[in-house]
Amino acid sequence: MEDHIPLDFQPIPPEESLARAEAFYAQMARRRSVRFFADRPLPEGLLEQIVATAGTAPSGANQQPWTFVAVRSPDLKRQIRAAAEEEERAFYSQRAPESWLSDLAPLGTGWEKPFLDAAPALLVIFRQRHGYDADGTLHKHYYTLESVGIAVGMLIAAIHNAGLVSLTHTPSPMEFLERILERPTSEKAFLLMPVGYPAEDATVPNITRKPLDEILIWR
Ligand code: IYR
Repeated sequence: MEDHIPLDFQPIPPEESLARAEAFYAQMARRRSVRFFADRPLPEGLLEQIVATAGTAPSGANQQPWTFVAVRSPDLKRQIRAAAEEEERAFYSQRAPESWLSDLAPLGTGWEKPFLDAAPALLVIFRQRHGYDADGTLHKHYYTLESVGIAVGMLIAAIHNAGLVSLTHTPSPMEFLERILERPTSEKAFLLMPVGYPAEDATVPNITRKPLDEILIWR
């Protein structure tokens, strides 16, 4: 028989549920991906708290197939920036087809990634393709992309909720992160996320979100 315990559920009256849903939406709608960071340290204990929040995500067979590496060392940030820019230079000048570059044009991105050493911390999220049993044998992990994707969504919400900003950055390919951060071969880099405060003159692309009637269908 499985080990089950009572659910810790805190009921909310329906009208309060709606008010809370509206307030949460309004708060989340203000979230933006930010590419310009202030030279300002993070509050003590913040990274621990937001990563703990991400770690509450559901995952395939509860295997929690994620590792979060919090990079604060200026030297490692510099190494990561240099390696990312090498890949990105090749992407923007050779690898990306014209159609991809024109899709990116409204964002104003380019090969240079100053945010990688400007942000006070880089969170690098790794996906554990498999785990290991106590005796060292390989243990299959399930739905790792879905699991880590959900955890990162919660991480982004936790960062925004704490009044900080982040960027969802995916230099491609990302093997350099596995090498620089000395991760085991079972782990694949999933995402690189600078975290911090926005620069005073930070700007964001003037883009909009799809209206609800385009993303929600009733049957
Ligand atoms: N990885 C590159 C290119 C890039 C691709 C997509 I899709 C974006 O939404 C943004 C950028 C870069 O980070 O510049």
